[in-house]
Amino acid sequence: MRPEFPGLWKVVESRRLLWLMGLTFALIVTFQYIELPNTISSLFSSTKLPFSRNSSSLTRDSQHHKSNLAPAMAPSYPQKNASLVDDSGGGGDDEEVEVDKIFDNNGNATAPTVSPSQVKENATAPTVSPSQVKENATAPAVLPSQVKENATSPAASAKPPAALPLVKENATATAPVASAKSPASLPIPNPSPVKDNATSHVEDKNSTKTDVPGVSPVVRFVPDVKKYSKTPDSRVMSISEMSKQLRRNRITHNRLAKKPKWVTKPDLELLQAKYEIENAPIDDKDPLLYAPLYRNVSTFKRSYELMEKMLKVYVYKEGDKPIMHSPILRGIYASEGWFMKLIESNNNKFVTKDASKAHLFYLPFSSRMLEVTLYVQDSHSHRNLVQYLKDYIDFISVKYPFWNRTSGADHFLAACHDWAPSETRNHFAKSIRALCNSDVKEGFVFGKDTSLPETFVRDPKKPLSNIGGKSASQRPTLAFFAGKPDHGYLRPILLSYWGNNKDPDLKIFGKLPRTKGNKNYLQFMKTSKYCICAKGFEVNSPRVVEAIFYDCVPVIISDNFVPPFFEVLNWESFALFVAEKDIPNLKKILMSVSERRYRQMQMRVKRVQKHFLWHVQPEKYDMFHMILHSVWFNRVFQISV
Ligand SMILES: *[C@@H]1O[C@H](CO)[C@@H](O)[C@H](O)[C@H]1NC(C)=O
Ligand SMILES: *[C@@H]1O[C@H](CO)[C@@H](O)[C@H](O)[C@H]1NC(C)=O
Ligand SMILES: *[C@@H]1O[C@H](CO)[C@@H](O)[C@H](O)[C@H]1NC(C)=O
Ligand SMILES: *[C@@H]1O[C@H](CO)[C@@H](O)[C@H](O)[C@H]1NC(C)=O
Ligand SMILES: *[C@@H]1O[C@H](CO)[C@@H](O)[C@H](O)[C@H]1NC(C)=O
Ligand SMILES: *[C@@H]1O[C@H](CO)[C@@H](O)[C@H](O)[C@H]1NC(C)=O
Ligand SMILES: *[C@@H]1O[C@H](CO)[C@@H](O)[C@H](O)[C@H]1NC(C)=O
Ligand SMILES: *[C@@H]1O[C@H](CO)[C@@H](O)[C@H](O)[C@H]1NC(C)=O
Ligand SMILES: *[C@@H]1O[C@H](CO)[C@@H](O)[C@H](O)[C@H]1NC(C)=O
Ligand SMILES: *[C@@H]1O[C@H](CO)[C@@H](O)[C@H](O)[C@H]1NC(C)=O
Ligand SMILES: *[C@H]1O[C@H](CO)[C@@H](O)[C@H](O)[C@H]1NC(C)=O
Repeated sequence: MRPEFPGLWKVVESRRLLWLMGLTFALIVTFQYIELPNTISSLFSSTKLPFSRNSSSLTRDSQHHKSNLAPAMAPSYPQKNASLVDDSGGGGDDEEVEVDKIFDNNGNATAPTVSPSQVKENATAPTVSPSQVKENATAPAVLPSQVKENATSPAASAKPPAALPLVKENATATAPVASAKSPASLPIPNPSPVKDNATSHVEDKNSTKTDVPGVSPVVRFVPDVKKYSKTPDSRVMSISEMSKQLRRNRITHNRLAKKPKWVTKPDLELLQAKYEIENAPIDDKDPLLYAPLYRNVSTFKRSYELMEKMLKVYVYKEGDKPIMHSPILRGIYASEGWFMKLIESNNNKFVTKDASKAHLFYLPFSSRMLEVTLYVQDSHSHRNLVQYLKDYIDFISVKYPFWNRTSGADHFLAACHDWAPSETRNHFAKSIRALCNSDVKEGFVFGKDTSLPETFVRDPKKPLSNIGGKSASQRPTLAFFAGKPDHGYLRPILLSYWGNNKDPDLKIFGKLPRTKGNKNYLQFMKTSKYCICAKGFEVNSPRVVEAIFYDCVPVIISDNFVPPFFEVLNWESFALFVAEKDIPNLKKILMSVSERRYRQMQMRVKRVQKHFLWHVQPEKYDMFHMILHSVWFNRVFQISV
């Protein structure tokens, strides 16, 4: 595509250089702002492009970037365990900048980051320090494709690269997220001529895009304006209502389910499994499965056994790194990465290469890498991310018959990023989605979708380090919370009632001062009776699993959050759910739990813990198996032939 315009290309290159400088500068500023000195030095170190591209598939013109980036300029984060800013962090500040290492399949670090592809295509660099780029709106028009066309007719440049399957959608269809949910954040201030048809690729060309009012300057990890406007929702679904909804959906789904276009042997096997699970022998004496933890331990046990005996998963090989097949094992989005890593490992007994034997089809993408790679800073638009996923689906649905057979109902994904629910809502409407952000209000479908635990992995080599905590009698602190106060509407409320040591029994903090190894944070988790898991911007929080990890009874304050493995676990037997509106009564509620009941819950937390642990080699009933089980369980109960 490129070589025809060598002269132009030079210009483009130098412009790009400028642009990159701007980008780099902006990044540095950003990092400085968030006080991440470590990372800055790494910005300039050597570059290793992450892409092992195979042009056969979806990536748009990545090839050419590969070779063209001046190494010195290409921002790259990999060095000090670093990657992009994570909306995370434990240590009482899970939303704090977290430095991750991003692993390639060999376990060594790669540098996804601001993906060249981003630079390339959507050259509409809004973020890049205005000062640099801003001058002449043409500067960012680095778009080679655009240039070609003489930059005068942006619409023309929208032509999909040949390699792309079906790019044809109109812009509105693909941008459900921003437009539907947050008018305020509407990404496209000026629809301009470009916007019409087939131009889904071209974002607004207005390089001088201004920030949306009210958004803080550092939007790297909170790019979606909707989050700022989120407010308490008056319609709250209690845990028992969720259970009711789950039962109801199981029934109605069976009545309404769309039949597959044709029936396969695995369908019949699933039907058989369903029958056996529904008629499971009563068995509540298994020493490994403490009955009170489960909705129905006999059902779970039978279902799990059948899964081990028969489940076969087909994993698509298609898709380019880094969005596909690049598991990230560290940080707060690690669960999607661990799941991917473990299921794609060579010896996974659930995986089959023979798709005709498969009960489930796994779509191996990382919602985290999707964001890192394609999100255009400050664009407040997920459109291109959604489009990427759609292109992928289009690609596999043309190449193979499987997707079309069930409209994706036997396909599943595991995605931990905040945006995953909206990114996958439309095109994966029939698929099973394991989501960390399992929010009833964000389109979570009981009986189909499942809640993926959000785990904060600090050391991927030792995912179990520091596990456990003091016994029930050696927990002097009644309740503990620490976390960035400005994340979401809820924490300020929590802090205003209970912060500042208002009550010495409740240790409710904003961000804890940084200490080596998060000592303070862990210490509190290990020595408090209750660990408060208050939502941030979204309903999910790594604290839920952290509490369990440190033998602390979780107190979940996050309306409409569907807790992990909800299909199977009886959460109210080992955790407390406090409605957001009851924050003023928090202490009263905690004090009303008898010592005996507390000890019982704490013991159960310890017993349920094994379901929330990662093992490099998966073990029976561990997190990997539980995620797979929930997907399996939902598929079994949705099967119709
Ligand atoms: C690219 O994909 C083709 C076909 O898939 C495959 O044969 C080839 O090995 C891949 N190349 C690389 C580098 O992956
Ligand atoms: C980076 O990783 C190294 C090795 O993993 C570790 O020793 C070091 O502490 C990490 N540094 C940071 C900042 O994480
Ligand atoms: C990555 O891992 C591979 C395999 O382990 C190793 O050979 C290679 O040297 C590592 N690369 C880097 C950069 O570490
Ligand atoms: C941008 O264009 C304007 C007008 O074209 C021109 O006056 C100005 O000098 C240019 N600025 C830069 C920076 O080019
Ligand atoms: C493209 O630019 C060339 C050179 O500028 C100009 O001569 C030509 O007219 C332009 N074409 C279009 C379409 O602009
Ligand atoms: C865009 O898609 C919507 C919905 O699909 C369709 O109704 C609309 O007509 C399309 N618009 C354009 C321009 O395609
Ligand atoms: C594109 O828009 C143009 C103008 O809008 C319209 O005439 C044309 O039909 C549209 N084409 C498509 C494909 O929409
Ligand atoms: C940018 O958008 C503004 C507002 O939309 C518009 O006025 C301006 O013309 C656009 N500029 C460019 C370059 O689009
Ligand atoms: C659990 O499920 C089994 C099998 O469906 C059923 O027989 C049993 O009554 C259920 N147990 C409880 C406690 O609901
Ligand atoms: C699946 O359906 C899509 C759209 O309907 C179609 O384009 C595609 O060819 C179908 N795939 C197969 C394998 O038939
Ligand atoms: C750029 O935007 C286009 C269109 O939005 C999108 O398809 C493409 O994926 C984006 N590319 C990048 C890198 O964002």
